[in-house]
Amino acid sequence: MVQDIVAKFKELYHHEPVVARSPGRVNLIGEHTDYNEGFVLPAAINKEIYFALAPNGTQTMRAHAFDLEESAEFDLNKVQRADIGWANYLLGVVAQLQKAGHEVKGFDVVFGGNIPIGAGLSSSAAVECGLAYALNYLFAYGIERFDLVKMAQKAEHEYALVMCGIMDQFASMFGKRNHVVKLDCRSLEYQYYPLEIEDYRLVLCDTQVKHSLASSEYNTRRQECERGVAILRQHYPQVRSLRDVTLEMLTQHQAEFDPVVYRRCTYVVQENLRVEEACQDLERGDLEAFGQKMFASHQGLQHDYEVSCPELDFLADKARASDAVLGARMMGGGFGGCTINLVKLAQLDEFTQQMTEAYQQQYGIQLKTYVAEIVEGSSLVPIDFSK
Ligand code: GAF
Repeated sequence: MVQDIVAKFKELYHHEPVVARSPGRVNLIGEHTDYNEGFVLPAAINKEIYFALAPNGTQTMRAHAFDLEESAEFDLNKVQRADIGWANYLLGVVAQLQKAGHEVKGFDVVFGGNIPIGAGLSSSAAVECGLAYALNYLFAYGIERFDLVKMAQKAEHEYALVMCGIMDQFASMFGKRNHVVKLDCRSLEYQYYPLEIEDYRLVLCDTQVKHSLASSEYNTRRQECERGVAILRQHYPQVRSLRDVTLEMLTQHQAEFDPVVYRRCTYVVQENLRVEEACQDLERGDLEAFGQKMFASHQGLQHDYEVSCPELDFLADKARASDAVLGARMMGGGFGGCTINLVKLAQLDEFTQQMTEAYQQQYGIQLKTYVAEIVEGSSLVPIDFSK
């Protein structure tokens, strides 16, 4: 894949590029908690986007999306949102760099990879982080990784128009091989936990559906959480987000809540507690207990937060009924994409076969499954041009 992207770069632009990579992510637990200033437990995975890029001595970004076989050019003196979806991820990053006072000189870029689009594995964050990382290297801006993460998130807000939290960009940039990272989305303090799962595998089951509700409901959930915070702040002025809320506070003031908002808030408070406890499970090496929390997380996302969908529920239920699985849940924003499953290695083939057959029978869709390996965050890729 990397060689093909470099070859395409040379064919189109006739010079030699530097190459960077940025991974997609999984999230073991802690869903819809990031924008509530809570806790998440993601990891970068071996589904990645590669960038070949080099300065071109002009004021133009010449870009080629390898997987889509599409090219476009943009004047860097007038960066604004474009009509081309993929280009907005690149332009959004350039705009953030310019806003922060960095001069972005003309460059050529070819990018592509193997992160399935719309599967909830954060291909968009990988594109944003990868370009931010690569330009930082190419033009020697000296920007810290944390600031690159924030720029990538802003690019998503302002150019992709999705009001995401910080988890996806953080995981893509800060991933560590064979570790999950617990991130405090308020302070941005983080801690790596080794994921010692020799006898197990993280398996992603891709529903291959993406219901159109996804982005509108995402923004609605954010508003519902804010409504809950506003109610509680009248009683507890120190409450800034659901991160500061306990289950006791919620039950005490339940009567003041709209029932839907109450369920949303309850889920978030419970999910934050689950992340804390799941990390203790990891420290004790208790994967059974960890897996139970994944199931509980799915239940909350399905019934209280209501961001699941029939296809995800079907896969989570099947997994729960299988003795090959320690834990399973929907992952990411919801309304489609993947479930994440902690599966016994000895029963891996049996599991994928059973899930594939069941999904085919129920929905007539060929399930895609991926065994996720946990890799490093954004980095350069050394290329030997003499070959
Ligand atoms: C999407 C968002 F981009 C993340 O920030 C996060 O909120 C996630 O949904 C839900 O946990 O991936």
